[in-house]
Amino acid sequence: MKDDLSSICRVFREEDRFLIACHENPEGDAIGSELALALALRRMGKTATVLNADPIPENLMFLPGAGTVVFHEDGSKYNVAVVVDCGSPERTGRVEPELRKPPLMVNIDHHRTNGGMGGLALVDPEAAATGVLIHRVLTAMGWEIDRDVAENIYVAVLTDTGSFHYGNSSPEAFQVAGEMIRRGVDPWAVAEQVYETQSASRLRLLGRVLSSLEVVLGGRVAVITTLRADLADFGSAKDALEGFINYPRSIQGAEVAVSFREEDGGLFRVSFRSKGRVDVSVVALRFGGGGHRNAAGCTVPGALPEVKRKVFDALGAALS
Ligand SMILES: [Mn+2]
Repeated sequence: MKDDLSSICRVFREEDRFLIACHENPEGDAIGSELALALALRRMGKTATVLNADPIPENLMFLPGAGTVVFHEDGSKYNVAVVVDCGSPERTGRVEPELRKPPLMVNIDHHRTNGGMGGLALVDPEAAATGVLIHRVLTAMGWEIDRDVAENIYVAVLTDTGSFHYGNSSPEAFQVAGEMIRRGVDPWAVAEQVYETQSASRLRLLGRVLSSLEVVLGGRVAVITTLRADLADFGSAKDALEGFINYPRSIQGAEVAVSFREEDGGLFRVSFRSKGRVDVSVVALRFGGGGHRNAAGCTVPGALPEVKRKVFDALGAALS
């Protein structure tokens, strides 16, 4: 694990133009982390631009700074690229070439599969969220976290711990969340924005996706499948599926939940959630993917029955 904390603090103090990015299809931790860092650097009087490959999900648009994210930028105008919550440069998607233009790349992440990119890295798989690492950096800098930064860090921790359901809900995660509440975050207001703002069509899509439920491998693996047609029928984009995998995960006796999502070009995006015993990052890695012990994903080419057979074989091996 790389821990260049003090060098990263020095760079954040001394440099003045930062280009910040995260992984494609960003969620709460990725966005909360990059916005928290950008807002803090701006308050220090620096230029900090958040450059993302994909739009911010609707339920996270309330986050302070969300409106300042850009989707096209020339990386050569910056001294430092900061990549957060992202295990490898390719995972930043189409913005990767811009992130390679600044002379220095800083990598702040908690994915076990992080390849250690960047001239400086703070990578800690024990951290519940990248937001926890942003908190570590700002605290080490002696920077007083304000309410706007606190809200972003809180959402990063809240979402990556599954609202403190998952095994990564460490003492540090609770401690950081508690500190953010002391700094003015309203837990109920945030929960309402993040979790209780869905549309009726999304709930109908959930009904369709749940009708695909399969329970396999002796009840230890629960599976949902979403075809492109399912999204099209409800006028939904793939980010509408965020969180659906928690339903199969909630079945008694299920150790692993799997979601298959059909993509263009004969590919399936496969997401895994483990209740803890099985390390699903190992399974995802076998198909060229990655992630954490409890949450991982990969992309598998082929027809659906064949893709499922391969994935179930790998899961069977991991379970035995
Ligand atoms: Mn994360």
